[in-house]
Amino acid sequence: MTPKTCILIGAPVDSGKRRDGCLMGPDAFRTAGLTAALSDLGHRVEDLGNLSPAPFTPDTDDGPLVAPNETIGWTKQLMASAEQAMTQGMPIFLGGDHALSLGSVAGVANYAADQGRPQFVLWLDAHTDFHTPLTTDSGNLHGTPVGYFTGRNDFNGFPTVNNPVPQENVCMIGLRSVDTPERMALEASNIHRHDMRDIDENGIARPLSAFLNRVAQANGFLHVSLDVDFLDPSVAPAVGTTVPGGATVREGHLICEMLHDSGLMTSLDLVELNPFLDERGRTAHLMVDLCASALGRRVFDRPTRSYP
Ligand code: Z70
Ligand code: MN
Ligand code: MN
Ligand code: MN
Repeated sequence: MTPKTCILIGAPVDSGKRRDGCLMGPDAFRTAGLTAALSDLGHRVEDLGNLSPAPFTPDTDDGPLVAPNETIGWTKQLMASAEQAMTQGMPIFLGGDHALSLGSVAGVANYAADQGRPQFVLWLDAHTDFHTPLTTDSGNLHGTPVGYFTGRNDFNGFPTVNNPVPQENVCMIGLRSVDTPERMALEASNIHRHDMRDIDENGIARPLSAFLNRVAQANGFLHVSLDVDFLDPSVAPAVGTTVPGGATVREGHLICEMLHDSGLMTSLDLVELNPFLDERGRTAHLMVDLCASALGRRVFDRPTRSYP
């Protein structure tokens, strides 16, 4: 296995929704042994510590959105840090809530464009996070990153997305909670989407392998965004927005093992872990184990196989 340089970037973003606690996420991942898990696999691990948001005007409670200015500050910082980290290795963003992906994905996409290669995104989540600041009902900006990095309008005050990720380069797996405006916008889009019924009927390997083949064909960069709530709350309780009927531990590992075998993943978000809600660290440990699978941990070696 080719050793990678893993750049751990703590992003204690907690502005993307009302319930606090995701700011403790980066240290929970560290406490659960992320660095050792990756270095035991032979990778170099560089931990950059935790970022802070770029300077922002303090938020008021007046508008329809939760903490927009703070999220703008985070987006600026993360966009710059992501683009920079891509020059040094594989960034792993330790969330923090999913609002961090406004910056992480826009930033890696800028780097891909500089390299003249297309950016792809695998979105592992119960939610589509395809709102804009105008369509969100909750006002929670963690519900908007896919809208932002695919170039939807109405992100006033946010940095311009210079290299929007093309809709057909986005694949969502795990969906089971989609708001009406998101569903309407998605159905009018070319985003590839797989709900839990799709996984029950066809398994999780087929849609993923079809997507990975497209990434390989296009010589693309692949950003993977793993929301804790992709997993079933019975195995991953440490998340504010639990939705029953999620992915199993085995489905999570299979996805991550296939990602590793593909050799295509170039950046990763681990998001929405709220350690305040965890049970003796089990969710943090599961996320670390999944991350290790995505970086080459396996039970037995096997000849690389492809999935029809
Ligand atoms: C809902 C909203 C969301 C993550 C919850 C939920 C969004 N669609 N995203 N958890 N990661 O409030 O917009
Ligand atoms: Mn999400
Ligand atoms: Mn650039
Ligand atoms: Mn979610």
